[in-house]
Amino acid sequence: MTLLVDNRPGYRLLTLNRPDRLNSLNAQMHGELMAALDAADADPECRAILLTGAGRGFCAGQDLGDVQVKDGAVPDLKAVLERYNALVRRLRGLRMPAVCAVNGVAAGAGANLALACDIVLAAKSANFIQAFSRIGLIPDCGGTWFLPRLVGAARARALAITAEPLPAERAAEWGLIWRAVDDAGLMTEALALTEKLASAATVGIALTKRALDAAETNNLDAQLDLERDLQQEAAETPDYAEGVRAFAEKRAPNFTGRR
Ligand code: T3D
Repeated sequence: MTLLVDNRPGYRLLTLNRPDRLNSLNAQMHGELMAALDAADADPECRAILLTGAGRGFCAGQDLGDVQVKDGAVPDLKAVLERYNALVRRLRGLRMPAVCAVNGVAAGAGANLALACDIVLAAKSANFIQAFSRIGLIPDCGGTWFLPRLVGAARARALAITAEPLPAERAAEWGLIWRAVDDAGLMTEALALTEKLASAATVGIALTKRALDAAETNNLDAQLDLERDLQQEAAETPDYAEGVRAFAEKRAPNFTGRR
């Protein structure tokens, strides 16, 4: 198994599992990860996912051992890239929050796979490397879209062009990720966050994700209209009524995450 799936109450812990290759992605891992995301999204009991890596790395991107570079032949990466594109679209389109615990180096597509998740925590010893320029490629897996939005144009360009490792603490300072955590505490903190999200108002979170994604291209007028419509949708969930009741009764809400 290149992916370990731990089905826990309310959420799934997904662990990339090719530690001797720093969890670089091959076709099998792509397939298993897509299947696990599909299964999580289809399961009404699943309200969050946590993605991490086994061993000392998070993910070193494409398994370069699988790449055929033959003298004189024109490499065709389009089919491989379609798999990455599908993965990023699947992650971004999940109806539940995706937390990523970056336990070690995240390079190439591995770095951008982490950035496609909703909330990224990283061990302080981890680094983010846009490794693509080292092998003559461009940042893919959404890298050219995520980077400037998260850290601004100047930092995005330098990270992409130089492929310099960005340590987790600086990544957090720059706004690339949510938080850098002591190595020993990473999984404790990531699990606590995911467990909290697994009992949150899941539909409201899905609508929040939709609104934030749309804000990337909307003007303020369009975004205000969208907020009005999505807020109405959120207000029609039982979790809204429960949230208001719980507030009035000064107790913790008991959300179902259902429509
Ligand atoms: O098809 C296409 O190419 C298009 C798709 C592109 C998407 C991409 O992701 S392109 C970018 C691909 N990734 C990289 O270029 C990163 C390659 N890896 C590294 O640069 C380094 O391994 C790291 C900087 C990530 C970590 O360095 P270090 O010194 O901590 O570890 P290491 O010794 O280099 O790696 C440990 C082992 O993992 C090593 O194997 P060995 O020597 O012990 O047998 C190494 O070969 C292997 N490994 C690391 N990354 C990959 C890999 N094996 C296959 N593919 C990898 N990407």
